[in-house]
This record gives sequence, structure tokens and C-alpha cells, in this order.
Amino acid sequence: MEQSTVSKKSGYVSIIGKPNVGKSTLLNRLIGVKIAAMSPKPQTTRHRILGILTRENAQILFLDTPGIITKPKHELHKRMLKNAVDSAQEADVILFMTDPYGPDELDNYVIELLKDIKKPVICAINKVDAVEKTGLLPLIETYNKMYPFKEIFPISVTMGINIEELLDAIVKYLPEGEFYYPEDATTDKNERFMVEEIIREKLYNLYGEEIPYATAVKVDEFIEKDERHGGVDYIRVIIYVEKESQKPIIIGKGGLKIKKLGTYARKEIEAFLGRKVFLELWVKVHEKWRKDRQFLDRLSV
Ligand SMILES: Nc1nc2c(ncn2[C@@H]2O[C@H](COP(=O)(O)OP(=O)(O)OP(=O)(O)O)[C@@H](O)[C@H]2O)c(=O)[nH]1
Ligand SMILES: [Mg+2]
Repeated sequence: MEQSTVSKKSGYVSIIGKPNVGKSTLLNRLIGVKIAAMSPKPQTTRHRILGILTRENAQILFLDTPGIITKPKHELHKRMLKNAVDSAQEADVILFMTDPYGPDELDNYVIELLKDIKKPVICAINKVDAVEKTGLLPLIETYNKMYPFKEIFPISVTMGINIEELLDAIVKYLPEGEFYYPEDATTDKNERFMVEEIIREKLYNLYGEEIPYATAVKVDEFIEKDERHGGVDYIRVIIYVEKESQKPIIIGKGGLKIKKLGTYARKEIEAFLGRKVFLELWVKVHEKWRKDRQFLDRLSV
């Protein structure tokens, strides 16, 4: 029997950039499953989220990270920033992601961080579907002068522009090695995390400016095939807010708003789990939770 001489590649790729450039959208598209919350509001992602993509001879371990900000205001911000920077430090390759509206102060800040980390960095300028093509070459030239990127790609995650090309480039810079995870694995996060992330995404998309930032979501109880609920999964979730006055906003007139949130979330949770669930949402006040280290530990932020 002839022995295969094709070597395998495997490694971590940290997706780093300012908030709202489409990092989570890219992760979800590449993995083909929604594992990270996405929203038009900046600072949606709070955790480091692993997405596993296995191709014929390569396993790419993508790390989605919170958008980088310069002035952390509280412990939650500090941890979000740490999650991002740690992930870049642990990675084999860094994917610096931005949008075509910069470079701005935040892009500069991220690039300064990259200079200290000294890893191969690929640059992806996302959302090129939203701008005139004529501006792209000068923009690429600008980024080229800011940092010795291995390669620069104008991409559109939502329109699927240059995504395959970007992937091929990433694989080029991955180290050789055996796969870390089974070929059908998609993430290291468990079902509880997914439920929390789905509900957080709905909060970011259904509520006004300040509310999503003041909320935290925690699965309190998760019973598979619960006899008390006709044999479907029972999931009780607590939505924490910072002030009493935020509770009625979450609940809405006659409970309509939270009902909508629950319906949207439940449908998506059921699609993700592939089974029916009974979802119960509770709203509780936990004052200044964004500054409470123990509380943040419990959220694994
Ligand atoms: N026009 C356009 N919009 C996009 C594209 N990719 C993502 N978006 C939008 O950009 C917004 C932010 O996307 P996210 O994936 O949540 O961004 P992020 O970088 O993960 O943001 P943080 O988690 O806050 O750091 C969403 O409204 C997306 O729909 C794209 O290729 N083109
Ligand atoms: Mg994100």
C-alpha cells in the first residue's frame, strides 16, 4: 500500500479588529453554523469563541474575539479586551479585520498591538459591497504602509466576495500538524453557551441603544427531555439588567416585547439543537454587574 505523503496543517487563527467590522459574521459563515451573536451594534461579542473548520488537509481553528476598544470603562470591558488580546497572542496566524471606512484611531490602535505580538498577519477589509470599487486600491495601499501584512484582501462576508481566496491564504501560513479536533467538530462551546448567545443576539437586535449593553444572559436550568414539560427540553434563562427601571423595558407593554424575544430565540434554539424546547425567560436586577468580578466569572467572560 502506498503511503500518503500529503502533510496536514492545523492551527489557531485569531480574528482581531475594532467592533462591528463583521468578525462574527465571518466566523459563522465559514463554519456554516451560527455560533457567535451578530448585530449592527458595536461590542456584540464578549467571549473568545472557537469555530472549527476542517478542510481536506487542514483544520483551521478560528477564534472570534470581542471588538477592540481603547478606553475600557469597567471590568466587563477590560475582560473583553483581554479575551481579544490573549487570543491573538495564542494564535498561529492573525486575521486583522476592518471595514472600508478607515483607517481610524481604533484601526491604528489594533495595528500597534499587532506590532508587539509578532505573528503572521493577514488583513481583510470587509464590507466592500457597501462602497465604490474605485476607492479600494488606494485603501489597500494605505494599509500596506501601516503594517507588513502577509496579504491584504478586500472582502464581503455577506456577498461572499474573496472568502475562498482569504481561506487559501490563511491555510498557507498555518503550521503543519495533526488535527486538534474531530473532523465534524464545529466549536468548543456547549449548548448552554449557544442558548445564551442566541438570546443575547436577539437582545442586541430587538432593543434600543443602551439596553443590550446593560444585559447579561445566564442559563439557570437546562433539563433534557423534561417529563414535566411533555418530554421536551426545559430551559430557564435569566436576563440580568443593571437597574429596576430597565426591567419594564425588557418586558414591554403587556409582556409583548419579551414574548417576541422568547419566540424568536426559541425558534432558533430549536433549530440549533434539532429538538423542541420549552423556554422560560426571567428578568432580574443585578446592580452594576459589569463591575462585579464574581458575577463575570460566573458568566465566564
Ligand atoms: N454591508 C456589509 N455588512 C456586513 C458584512 N459583514 C458583516 N456586516 C454587518 O456588520 C454588522 C456587524 O457584524 P458583526 O459580525 O456582529 O461584527 P463584529 O466585528 O463581530 O462586531 P463586535 O462583536 O461588536 O466586535 C452586522 O450588522 C453585519 O450584518 C459585509 O460583508 N457587508
Ligand atoms: Mg462579534
